[in-house]
Amino acid sequence: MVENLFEQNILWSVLAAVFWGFAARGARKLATRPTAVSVRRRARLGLVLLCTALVVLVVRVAAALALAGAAGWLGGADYVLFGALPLVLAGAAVVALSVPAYWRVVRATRHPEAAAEGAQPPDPSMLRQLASRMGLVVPVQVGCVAAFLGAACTLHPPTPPFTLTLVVELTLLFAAAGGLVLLQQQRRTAVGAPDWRPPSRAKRMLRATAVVTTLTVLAVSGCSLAAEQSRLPGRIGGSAHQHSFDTGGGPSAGQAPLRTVDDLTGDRAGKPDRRFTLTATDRTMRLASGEKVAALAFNGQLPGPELRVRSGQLVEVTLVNRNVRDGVTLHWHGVDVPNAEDGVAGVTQDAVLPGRRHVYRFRPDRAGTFWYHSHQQSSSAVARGLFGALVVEEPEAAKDPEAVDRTVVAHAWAVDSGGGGGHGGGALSGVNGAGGTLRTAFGDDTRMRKEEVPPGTPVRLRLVNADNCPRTYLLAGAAFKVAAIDGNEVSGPTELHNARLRLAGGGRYDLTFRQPAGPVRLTVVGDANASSASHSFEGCGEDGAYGKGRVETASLLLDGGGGSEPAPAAGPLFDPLRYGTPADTPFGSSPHFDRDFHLVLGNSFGFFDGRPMVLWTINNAVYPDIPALLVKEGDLVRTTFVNRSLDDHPMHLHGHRMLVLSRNGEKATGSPWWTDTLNVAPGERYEVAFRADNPGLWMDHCHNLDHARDGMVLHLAYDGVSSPYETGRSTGNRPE
Ligand SMILES: [Cu+2]
Repeated sequence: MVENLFEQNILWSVLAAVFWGFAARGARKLATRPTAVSVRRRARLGLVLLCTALVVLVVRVAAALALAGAAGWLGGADYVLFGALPLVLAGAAVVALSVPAYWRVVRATRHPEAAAEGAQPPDPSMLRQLASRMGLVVPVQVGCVAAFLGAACTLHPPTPPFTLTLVVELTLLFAAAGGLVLLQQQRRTAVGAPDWRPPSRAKRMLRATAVVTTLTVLAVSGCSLAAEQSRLPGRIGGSAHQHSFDTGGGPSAGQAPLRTVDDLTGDRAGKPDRRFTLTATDRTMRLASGEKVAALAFNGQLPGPELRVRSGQLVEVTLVNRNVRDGVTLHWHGVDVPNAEDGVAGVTQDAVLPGRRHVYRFRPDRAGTFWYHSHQQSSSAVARGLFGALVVEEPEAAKDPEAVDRTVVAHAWAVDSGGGGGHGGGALSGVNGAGGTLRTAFGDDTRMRKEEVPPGTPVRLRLVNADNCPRTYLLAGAAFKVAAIDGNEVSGPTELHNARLRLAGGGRYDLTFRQPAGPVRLTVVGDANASSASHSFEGCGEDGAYGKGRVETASLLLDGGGGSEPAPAAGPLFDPLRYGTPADTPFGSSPHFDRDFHLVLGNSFGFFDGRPMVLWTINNAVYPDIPALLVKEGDLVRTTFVNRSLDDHPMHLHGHRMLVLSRNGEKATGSPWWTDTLNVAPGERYEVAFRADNPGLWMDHCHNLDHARDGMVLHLAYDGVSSPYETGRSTGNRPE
């Protein structure tokens, strides 16, 4: 609904510009008709054109208001204020002045027909005076200016706060009106003279050419200026004074003691309980099916090895980069590690270049299913394989030796991509970044995997979606519970039958059940990303069926020894908002929020780093122009996400978990729904809360990593914390 209204706004703002352009031309030319008969004919035509333009105006304004109605004032204010309001003002003047003036011309020219019956024909200079009246021409011209301004502000809406921009826009409109009045005054004097002759054809052609050339030069230079301005600086620093901040209604920066990211490390002195080494290599690998992948791999495996630790253990991971040219880092997705261990190139460390190493140390404090991945050029690094599962078990869990505990990482591999993997993307960033044909797999296996599990065995399946798009999982053959979401235990989970599960890109669900006598089948549906072969704009699509009906699946069959294979689940979509039983949260029942942030996820036509594209924006801006969310330690923070764009955005906050408060105004009524990667689908509005209890400079970004690469990234900045690291072309650090 909202994404459709977004498209309607684009369409009707452009149509309004076209129709008002014609109406303005008609009004201006009316006085130049040579005879009373042609003036009359043109006046009638002009009136019809004007009424059509007014109808288009009404539709355009209705589209803006409908968007504000559906997405809230937050999601529609810019279109109403900049797209619709100037048009309404000009339209009112047109109805009050131009329409009656047109009508007077039509009435005054009734005489030509009467002339045959001997009546006096109207004096031509008087008629020209009448047809060039200020009230007839100028309001329509102002309407044209308003429509063009409105279209520009709809295609590329301004960033908040809106007050100043609105003042500028209205001032421009009034200035244009003033200028047009002066011009029309001159013109009226000229055409009103008895000996006035219409300009020659050559003169008209010359003038038209001059106008078209001027407009073209303006458009081209405007675009190249915008392209140039969008170029990312060679260095973008992480020090506090280089950020612009959104304070969310709280106190501004400069209250807290100064620290840098490097002060915020994990336990550096203690003896680690677990040690791992992950070595990154760039090499061609084969999937279990034999298909070739131009991979980046940890320890020669696709995906990287699963790391299993216990909560409370001190974990030390040494990252070694053997030959990944652009560098590697390790980010612990979902684990609230100390800031310096977060592994974001250019924010918490420098990218680890070939031949170098980096040591991470952290103590996971919560059992659950997590994953790790490189956060240097993550859009291509993750697509090509630099990721793996990280499972944190309870500290002293008495392990049932019979129990089955499997991590199932879903990923779409680009096979036979002819090497390189590339960064793809192109003008429309919905296009897959990996190139080649995508094959959906569990782990590295695109085929049906089979495992014998004795009936009665407790089973835990840890689903990890290591793709950009949300994916639909189907578990058939057993009633099951969703025991955990994003590494957070669900309170009071109930049994589900045939429910479909939709996991955010980067999200995790733990499913538990007892193996029945018959087989249980887990299937993941859908492509990882939009079809790379398509040139049209495609997002993630509905229910994981991406592109035009292309459905890719991977399957896991747990065989209890009897019965026949179950049909894929086709029940209702699982909804975490209402699942499980309510429980107390650390925020209380009616919390007071220290800061309130609003993030509108949208589309805009513009440039990113010099390239023209459909931008994925946050509050109409892209990195690095999105203000950082400023917090101070201890703040309770509320964030509202509104998605009025054409695609899903799995919003991932580093270093913190978010509690979902409501969706589309409906309060969460089930188990507390904690998440680190929240899929905000087109048209959805979520309110989430988190406690600012982990100081640092954190990424808050879309985990559709192609969107992030194209600028859908902002930071959560603790007051007083700065970073000695920098991103930008000349630094080698490119986190996305
Ligand atoms: Cu996104």
